[in-house]
Amino acid sequence: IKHPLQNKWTLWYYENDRNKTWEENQREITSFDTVEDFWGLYNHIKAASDLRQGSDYSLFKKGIRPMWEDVGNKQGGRWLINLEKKQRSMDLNNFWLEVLLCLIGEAFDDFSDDICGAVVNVRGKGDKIGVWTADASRSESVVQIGRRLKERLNIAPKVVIGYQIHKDTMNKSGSVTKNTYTV
Ligand code: M7G
Repeated sequence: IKHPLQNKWTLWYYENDRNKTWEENQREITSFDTVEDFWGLYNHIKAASDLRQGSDYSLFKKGIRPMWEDVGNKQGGRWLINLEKKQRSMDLNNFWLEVLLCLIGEAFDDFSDDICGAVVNVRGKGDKIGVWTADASRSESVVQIGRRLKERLNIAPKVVIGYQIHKDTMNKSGSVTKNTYTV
């Protein structure tokens, strides 16, 4: 028998089509709940670095859509890792795989229930990886998740990563959203 995961996960793919709304461009690919099915899927799809710019992959717990509006996300926010352009070749795929393994392996211990999913944005101006959590007001959980993420990605202690509340991202006027937490 296959090795079961604690949760069932859904992979989403976003491709930028200007004739459709952002929501219509989000496509549900497939769901899985075993280690073997995860690797079968991972080995079958393009690496993040090979996606067309403007595309995203999202992996979310089944039942949570990869959008701010979902009931699972609307009180939440994300830890955001902004990559430099040159990191697409060195780090993007490694970071994204490590984030996927953190999610399906429930690497956040007592706080894994607060994980909703993760998103990789492939962008010309610099790629981004976000880890989305359910409730921005649960500060201990948010901070512990951020610390563990930083450890697991081997991000140097002097590099600061920030957590942004989705409501702030949604309502932002400029190009940057304020950080509510940093680690
Ligand atoms: P992005 O793709 O997260 O980052 O957001 P980018 O600016 O680097 O491309 C781009 C735009 O996509 C936003 O300004 C929104 O118009 C739309 N968008 C992104 N997200 C995550 C959402 C969402 O969760 N819900 C809705 N309705 N629109 C979103």
